Order: sequence, then C-alpha cells, then structure tokens
Amino acid sequence: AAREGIALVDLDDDGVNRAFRSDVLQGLAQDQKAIPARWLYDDAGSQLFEDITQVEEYYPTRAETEILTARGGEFAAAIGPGRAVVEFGSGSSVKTPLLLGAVEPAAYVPLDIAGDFLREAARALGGQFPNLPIYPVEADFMRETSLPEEVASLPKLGFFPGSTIGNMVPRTAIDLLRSMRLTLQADHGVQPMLLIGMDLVKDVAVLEAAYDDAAGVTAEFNYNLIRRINRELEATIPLDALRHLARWNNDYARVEMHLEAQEPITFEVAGKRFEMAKGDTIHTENSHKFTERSGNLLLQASGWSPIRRWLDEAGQFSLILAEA
Ligand code: AVJ
Repeated sequence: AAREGIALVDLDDDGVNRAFRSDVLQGLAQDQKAIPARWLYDDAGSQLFEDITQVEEYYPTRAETEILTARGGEFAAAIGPGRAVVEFGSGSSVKTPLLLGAVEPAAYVPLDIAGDFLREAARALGGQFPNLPIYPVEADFMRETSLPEEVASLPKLGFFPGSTIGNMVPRTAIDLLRSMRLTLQADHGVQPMLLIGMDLVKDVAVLEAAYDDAAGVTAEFNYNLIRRINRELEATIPLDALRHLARWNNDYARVEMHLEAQEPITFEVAGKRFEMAKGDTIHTENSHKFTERSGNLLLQASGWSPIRRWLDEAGQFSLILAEA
C-alpha cells in the first residue's frame, strides 16, 4: 500500500525532494501505478483544492459548513465551554471560526505542517477572537505530538473537519485516530473529545460528479500532479495523453481518482523509463465515504466512542462527536 504520512521536506544536493522522488519512482514501478495523494497538495494544488470547494458539484464543503452554522447551539450543549480546541491540519480553514464561535473554548491550538500558512491563519483568527489564547504548533499531524505547556491543564476537543480522514485507507486512518487520541489525552483529567467530519456513501452519480466537475477544476487538480512531477523530477510524462478519471470503487467504498492513458506511452522520470498501455492508469487519490456504521467502527477501532452525530439537511455529510 502507498505510504500516506507527511514527511518534513528533505532535499538532496540538486534540491530534489527525496521523499517525492522515491514515492513517485516506487509508485510508477507498480503493476497498478499509484502515487500517494499528499503530493497533490503543493502550492498550486492547494489553491486548486480551494477552487474545487467552490464548484457546484463538490458538495462536502458546503454541507459541512451548513452543519457548523446551523448546529452551533447543539455543539455548545454537547461539548461545554472551557476546552482547548486542537485542530489537526488547520491550513487556512474557514470552518474554524464557526466552531470557535459556538463552543466558548479556553484556547485554540492549530496544528499544521506548513508553518507560514499556520502562523498567518493564527494571526487572522486572533483578529476575530481577540480574547482567545492561540498557540500554533508546527507539526505533522500523522504523528503523536506534544501540545504547548499552556494548554496542559485544559480538557481538549480535537477538530478534524473536511473528511480528510477519507483520504486514508482504514489502517492508516486508525493509526491517525489513535495518535490523535494520545496527543489529546497526554495529561490526566477530563477525557478528550473529537469532532470529525465524514462524508457519506450516496448515489454513485452524485459522488462521481463531485470528483469530475463539468468545469474541469478537479481534472486540473489531478493534472497538476503530473506537471509537478515533470517540473521537479526531470520527467517527460505526456500530459496530453492522460485523461482525468473519477470512479466509485464499491468494494472499498471510495471514489478513486486516476489518470488514464489514452494511447500507449513511454516516458522517463529521474532517469528511469516507464510505459503505459492504452487504458492503464495512475491511481492518484482515494476519498473514502462512510455509513453511520462504518464511521462508528473506524472510531471505535481507534479507541473513540461516538456520542453524537449531525447531518446537513440533505443528509450528504456527517459531523461526529466522539469521546476517548
Ligand atoms: C481534501 C481529501 C477532503 O477527498 O474530497 C477533492 C480532496 N480531491 N476533490 C476529498 C479532493 C478531489 C478532498 N479532501
């Protein structure tokens, strides 16, 4: 299986990202070519994902925002005031103020691997919540992390929106949910809670359209990975011969993104030769979808007990509150 962790950037003498190169070379050598999804998110890719959240067919961001907006009072009642909210992979989240405004937190700890991004977002939030102590932590959320001294005595609420958990195969997802629990319960006292977004299994046509929008924004997001490989790894992948593909894999309950060769092609990456027959694909991302049962099972397998669940009006997306 492809590795999905986030590594700190490690450059060789030519300034090539070692982990990127080895993931790509290893992934392209496989029978079913596959590249870990995290490489989709360079600056251009992160911007393209922001664009995706605005397209008509991509419902998850709107649905989750709807829940956060409509159910603030219920979050407050279920969670209670005075917790330190720890957001995993906070990025430039627009959802955060909705939660912070609802639950009266005692502190906010945004945790992200991208330090510049993180500090900028923390500054912006500080303007909106002048009385809320904010302690940014630059860290890889896939690993157990120690939280700042200042929040040691506070009960914690982990926040992991966006159905980012759906990017991971179950065993990686369980590793992550367990390490989040360890991070949040490092100090004794009140058990931590976790508020996590999980996108739901639904009509296949709706799912596939969400990952293959008519305007082609998701296709661009996928093509950007090939542009990045060609630019950063001295590669010659003929992008014109590849087509974006989004398809529902029912056995694994996930939407898969692929790039499909429209004709036989050969190319080089970092001095190595590869070939694809017509119809062969490079698998670039998984987006797992959940039922109530499968979501609960994933949490329970990671030491979290689900206690409440909220859906948007249309029943497309879920936010689950769990307790350690
Ligand atoms: C950022 C992982 C939540 O899987 O829906 C969107 C990424 N990829 N369209 C998702 C994505 C293509 C997105 N997540």
